[in-house]
Amino acid sequence: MSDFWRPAGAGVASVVAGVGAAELVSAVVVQNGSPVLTVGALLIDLAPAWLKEGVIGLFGTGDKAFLIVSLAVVVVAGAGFAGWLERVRPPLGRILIGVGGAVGVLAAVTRSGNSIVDALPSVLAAGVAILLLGWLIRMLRDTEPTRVAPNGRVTRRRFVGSTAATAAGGAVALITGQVIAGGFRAASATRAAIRLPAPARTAPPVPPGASFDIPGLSPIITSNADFYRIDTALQIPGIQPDDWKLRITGMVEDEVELTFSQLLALPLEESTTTLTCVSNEVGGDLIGNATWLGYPIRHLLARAKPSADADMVLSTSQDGWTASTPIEALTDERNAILAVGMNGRPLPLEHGYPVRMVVPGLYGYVSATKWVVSLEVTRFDRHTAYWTERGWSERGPVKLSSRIDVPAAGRQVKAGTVAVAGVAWSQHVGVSAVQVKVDDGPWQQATLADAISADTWRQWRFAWEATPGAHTLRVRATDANGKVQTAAVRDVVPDGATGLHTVRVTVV
Ligand SMILES: Nc1nc2c(c(=O)[nH]1)N[C@H]1C(S)=C(S)[C@@H](COP(=O)(O)O)O[C@H]1N2
Ligand SMILES: [Mo]
Repeated sequence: MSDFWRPAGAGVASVVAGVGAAELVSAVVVQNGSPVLTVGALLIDLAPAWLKEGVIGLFGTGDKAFLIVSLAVVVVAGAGFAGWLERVRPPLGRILIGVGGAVGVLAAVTRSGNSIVDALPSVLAAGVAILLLGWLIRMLRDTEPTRVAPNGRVTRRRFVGSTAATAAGGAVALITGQVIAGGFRAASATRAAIRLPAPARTAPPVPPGASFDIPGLSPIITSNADFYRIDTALQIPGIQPDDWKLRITGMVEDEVELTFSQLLALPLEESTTTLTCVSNEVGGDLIGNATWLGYPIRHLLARAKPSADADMVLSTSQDGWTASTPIEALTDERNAILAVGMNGRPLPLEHGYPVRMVVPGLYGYVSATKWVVSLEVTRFDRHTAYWTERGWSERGPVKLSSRIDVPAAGRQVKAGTVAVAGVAWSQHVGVSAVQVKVDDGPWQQATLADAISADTWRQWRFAWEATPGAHTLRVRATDANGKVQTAAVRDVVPDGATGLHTVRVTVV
């Protein structure tokens, strides 16, 4: 009997550990792509209608649970069989697990909207299970007596202990993965059901002249899907709006507490603001422009009545990240908001759902706290924030900058009139001119598209009479105060890069 059950147990333990590792990694890294659920989804798609109806008829709303349990039974039985097979005919057991992993890969890549990345958890599950099965079965073989070691080279106890530890480790990983992924899935589900209120004040419409129709030029509004994402969150917080609360504390006369429904009941305002990361290199793409829906932070701070001594607001996210924002940026007339909406949708989870800060004119690391839960009114000489503790500047106003989008660097273009175009920004100040320099020629005026506001980037274009050969294009912007963008090259640390975006193209 043990000739079957011991290797079968090793098979089950290895597969539990493989699946557990994959579920944990996919919950943390991909935030999705559970191999078990992916295979389950494939089965639902493949099942004939009569079977689906029969199962729904028998189990009603328990149909999904029935599917998962059936799948688990099949996987456990298959894993046990693979263990036995590996014992009697190595490496057939490991090959069988590989086939199981291939089914997971197939299930992942055939789901609509999935990419090759979604197949990685299945590959990981099979890989881990194959390694562990090889290890356990070798150990099992070593428990048998040989001429040199009449009692076997390892004890049965050690094999049983290793198998049990493998299974237990796998189970812990599996459960942890489910708990983590569960929070994310639950938050995604409530987000999908949220109806944002109509704004009490709509954003000034994007003027038709704000946008040139030039292929390759950044759209004037960045879609949520294309918006850059920067944060320290290995695991995106899955916050339920009903559990969300903002506290305003510190150097205030009256502490303020605000729930999500209270926030939505306030007169929300729409504004279009360009967000940028201090880590954006010259010419980089860590910048995006969205129409946000939110409530001005200055009104909430006014309720709290900050002390005149306070010069900073330390915002904290649900996962403990902090930003230090000069208090005047949150109390002056600019649109510093607690945002709940992004381009007409509730904030995407990765962009701070349910509530984040958006402050025009400051880099994200000192202002744009996602998943924000607290504002502490304080002083720069009393508190530091996440990035300022790591060598970045205490203050982070966005620097005047510009970028060439087309032609892309290294491109070949045809001689004749070539559209050179890009974006320029100087949040909360505004851009008044953009100039382009070809090789060692003079600076020439580019044409600016209409501005949405001083808080957003501005498109520009320049008609270049390109002659054959290798050429260098440079761009520089001038802000609304007449300040010209510096050519001095500085790194992103400690307060943002400077220098001119330069693109080399070949004209044929
Ligand atoms: N909670 C939290 N908020 C955060 C960060 C973070 O790491 N954690 N990163 C900040 C930085 S450095 C930037 S540039 C912006 C980026 O916002 P986005 O990911 O929505 O583009 O978020 C800011 N808010
Ligand atoms: Mo950033």
